[in-house]
Amino acid sequence: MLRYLTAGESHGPALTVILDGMPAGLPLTKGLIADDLARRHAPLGAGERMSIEKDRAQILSGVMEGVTTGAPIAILIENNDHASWSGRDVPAYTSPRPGHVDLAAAIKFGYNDLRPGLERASARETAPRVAAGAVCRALLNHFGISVSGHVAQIAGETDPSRFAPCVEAAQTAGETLGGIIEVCADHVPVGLGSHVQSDRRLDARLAQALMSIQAIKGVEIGDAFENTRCPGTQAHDPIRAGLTRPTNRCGGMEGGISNGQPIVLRIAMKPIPTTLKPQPTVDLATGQEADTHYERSDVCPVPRAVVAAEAAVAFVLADALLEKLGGDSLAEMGPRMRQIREAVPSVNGKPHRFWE
Ligand code: EPS
Repeated sequence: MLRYLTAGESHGPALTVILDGMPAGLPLTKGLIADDLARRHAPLGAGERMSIEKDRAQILSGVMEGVTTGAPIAILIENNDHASWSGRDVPAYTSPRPGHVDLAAAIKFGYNDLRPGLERASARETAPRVAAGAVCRALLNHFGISVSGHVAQIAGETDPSRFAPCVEAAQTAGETLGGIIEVCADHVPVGLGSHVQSDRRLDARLAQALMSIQAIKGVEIGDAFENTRCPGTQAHDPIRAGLTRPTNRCGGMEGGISNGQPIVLRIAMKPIPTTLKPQPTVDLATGQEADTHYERSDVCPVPRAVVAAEAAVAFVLADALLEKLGGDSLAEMGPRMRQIREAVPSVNGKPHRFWE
């Protein structure tokens, strides 16, 4: 139903996204997108580049007088840093970083200089994804569904007051840090996704979307890893009178279908491979062992990735919602949503919040 494609390089003139399949009638302002793009600039762990970029989204199509038309929505974000790279004699980059796309892309595409691979692989590409995610979030919010995320852990540290000292210490040591982000979607109606085909399972679709974010290496749904230690009678969520569920170990999905409880996901971000402290590699220009070469990078992109993770979840949920409700406009979707909410009036004894 819903699809998107991005284009653009980290230091090219601009990044763009085309989001296709949004229904007509959704109020959309530049401010909505700007708020999410601003959250991607979370200062903790960000490199120097973030003070250069302003990430202003220009909506080029699909929105007229502040309302979606049903046509593809194209959004453009210019790279301020492009100006300082375009006239410059940039030296060839030939020492691949372990863990980065550098080596695999060079072999796959036959690059002598690693820059084309790293330019497109850069997490700067999350900027247009976040812009598209903001549109998806607006659709979900219209139907009373919210998506929110937070940093759950940085380098094993779970106390938020320790995050900044951890990141500062890593910076001093020339290191980078990874961590865990938790994303939660509330008021998701029962019945998004389906068990009937592998590519319709909501859990699988969410995992794919989250794993596609740069440096994400693991996805957990509900208490999946903790549950591996429990016997079956303790790993699930009892069903009680009134169809209430006292626990949510399954993270809001059973059999690949949303069950009306909050959808809870955790993702693991690796420490990014661009480290000031050198790592062993081979210089592809000489074939000799060498140290990795450092230009600049983020120290810990985990805080900045929270909104990218929310965008991935918002995209999948918006897609699954459109599938469930059908319709080309919000006006057509509204009555169907009301019907679905009324069929299962409450979860955990709390009434569903209806859209206004
Ligand atoms: C990135 C390297 C850094 C990050 C960048 C992702 O950029 P630069 O190489 O220009 O210093 O800041 O992230 C962004 C620019 C962004 O907007 O998220 C990388 O190699 O992935």
